Amino acid sequence: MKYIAIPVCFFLLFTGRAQQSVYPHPSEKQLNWHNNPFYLFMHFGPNTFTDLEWGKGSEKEEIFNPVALDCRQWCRIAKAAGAAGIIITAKHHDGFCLWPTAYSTHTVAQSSWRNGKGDVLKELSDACRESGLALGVYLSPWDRNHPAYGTPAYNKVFINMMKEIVQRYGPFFEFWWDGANGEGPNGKKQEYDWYGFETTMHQIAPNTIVFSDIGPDARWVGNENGFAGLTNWNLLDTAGFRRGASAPPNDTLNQGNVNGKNWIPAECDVSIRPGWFYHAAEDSLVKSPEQLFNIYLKSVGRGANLLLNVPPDRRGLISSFDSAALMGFARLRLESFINNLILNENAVIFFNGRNITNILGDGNGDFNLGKQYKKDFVEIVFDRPIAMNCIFLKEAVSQGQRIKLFSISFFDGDSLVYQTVHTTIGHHRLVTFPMRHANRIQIRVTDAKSEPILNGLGVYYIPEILIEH
Ligand code: FUL
Repeated sequence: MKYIAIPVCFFLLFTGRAQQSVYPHPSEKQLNWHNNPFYLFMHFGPNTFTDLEWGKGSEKEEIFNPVALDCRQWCRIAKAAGAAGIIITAKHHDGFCLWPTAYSTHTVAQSSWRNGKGDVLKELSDACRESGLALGVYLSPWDRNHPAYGTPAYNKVFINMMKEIVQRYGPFFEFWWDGANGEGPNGKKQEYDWYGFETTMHQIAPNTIVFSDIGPDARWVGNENGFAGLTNWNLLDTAGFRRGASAPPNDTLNQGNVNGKNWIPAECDVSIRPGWFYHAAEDSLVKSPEQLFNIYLKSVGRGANLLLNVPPDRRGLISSFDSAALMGFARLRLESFINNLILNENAVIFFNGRNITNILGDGNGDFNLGKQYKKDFVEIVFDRPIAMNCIFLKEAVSQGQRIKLFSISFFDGDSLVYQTVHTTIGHHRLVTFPMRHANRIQIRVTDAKSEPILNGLGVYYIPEILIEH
């Protein structure tokens, strides 16, 4: 084998056909995560009953009493909204645990809900399994209740809690570590054993995406508006940085590092309401379907994932305000993206005279634009001018993120009617613009780290009201 491989390598080297690899690449679990870019966040706990955002940790357990709690209702709504899963705040900063843990006495077991026999994590994991949704958990390292907080013993408590929930309610698709780190009940600040936390997760849940502001598997996007950078690299340098206050600056988290050493893509967490927890006073402030769609364009449309917070109310149900907004949001996505004009208007896609419609038109495979990519272009040709205002592009990120700059030109006959220039593409990119009629679209990659590889294209006409001019 060795004797054959060596000449083949030389041949490829000299003919220039060897494709240069661009590292880092996403892991298998990260690719799955990229393929399911929209899911819900649920902030739920004592704050739901006290109207606080950051509980003090001294709240009496009995205040937690969601008398009509129904996780199946949460799942029905999440499914109908088109979400792939739900991440629940198993423990927020107040330390209250939504499951009867052996490692705290501030939990559902001490509450009046179902006489201390209730278990939100159990109910939600069953409901998610039944409805085919993935389950994730948020577990706040900061704990304003736990008596061990501020001492090395607390690190052990946190690790034990992770083990307990993974074993009882896992597998989880994502595990969320919040970077907020304040004082505990004893006025002490914790030195977290991040190394121990990471090693534990790696051992007990190797297929779970671990999120924190700097990963290891997914990063915070640097704001809570739900907006990823227009330039968005899935790469991040973490050497010399630490979670929390010593993380990279927010705009670095927002855009990533062009030559970053690690594949740590951005996740946009944003709430459907002003607060993270349910407050009746915010019922009138739930974001509209149009606002949610705008967030979608700026998160998923920029290659990031969208984690949309929809907090259950005091009954333990998603309120009709939130579910109505979610249904409207789902309808707008359906209306906008059901009609790929490439497929439905019989367009033909060419590259250098070659018809590649069956490769890129329905996203069936990777198409390598080759070494000469700067001289060539992908051309989408319709048999008549069509109204359009959105182009969808996909890069084959399994082979690294390569594209640094690209342009799209629109022609009506021989006249150039519009041109737009952008930077990164990544796993999914939605470029919107004021409506144009065009019968030819040319896409040129003008700068890349190596041979650009696309693996999907779409052309859409989405309701004009959704496009920001
Ligand atoms: C922040 C927390 O302090 C907020 O309460 C919320 O949980 C948000 C998602 O993360 O760091």
